[in-house]
Amino acid sequence: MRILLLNGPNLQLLGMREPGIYGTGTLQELEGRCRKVAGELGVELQCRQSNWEGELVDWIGAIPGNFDGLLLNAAAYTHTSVAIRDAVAGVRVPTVELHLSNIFGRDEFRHRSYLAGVAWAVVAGMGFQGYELALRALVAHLRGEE
Ligand code: CA2
Repeated sequence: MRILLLNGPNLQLLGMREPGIYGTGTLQELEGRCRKVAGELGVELQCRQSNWEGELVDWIGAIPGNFDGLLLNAAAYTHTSVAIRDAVAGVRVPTVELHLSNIFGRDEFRHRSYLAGVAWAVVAGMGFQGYELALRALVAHLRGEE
């Protein structure tokens, strides 16, 4: 089983700024924690980050035949991108929309997600732990273990 983890714009800055909102861990540490969980579960995990909306759309579009599930923190594009929503809807693989912070406790413009309606599940506000939980839940779902 193969899972794709995509992190969107500015998440390469994790651990370098805004520790009060996003914590002190780096993107490399976050990916490492997810790789460890993937190893425990016996699944293959590919981790990518991009600041470019079109690159994220291309990666999502290339999922069919290559990945079974998607973990997606589209960051600010969550609140703006019809293109990413259409890409997720088009590939029809179970997708978890991820956020480190609780987007509903922040600025009003973060309360709207273009992705939630096409995602299988949404996880927000649990920091790095949310990624690990989402990976476990997505794999269980794909294995029909619910
Ligand atoms: O909580 C999340 O994971 C977000 O997707 C993060 C986005 C934000 O626009 C969403 O509303 C919620 C921002 C990612 C920027 O990450 C940074 C990390 C460290 C320092 C500065 C930015």
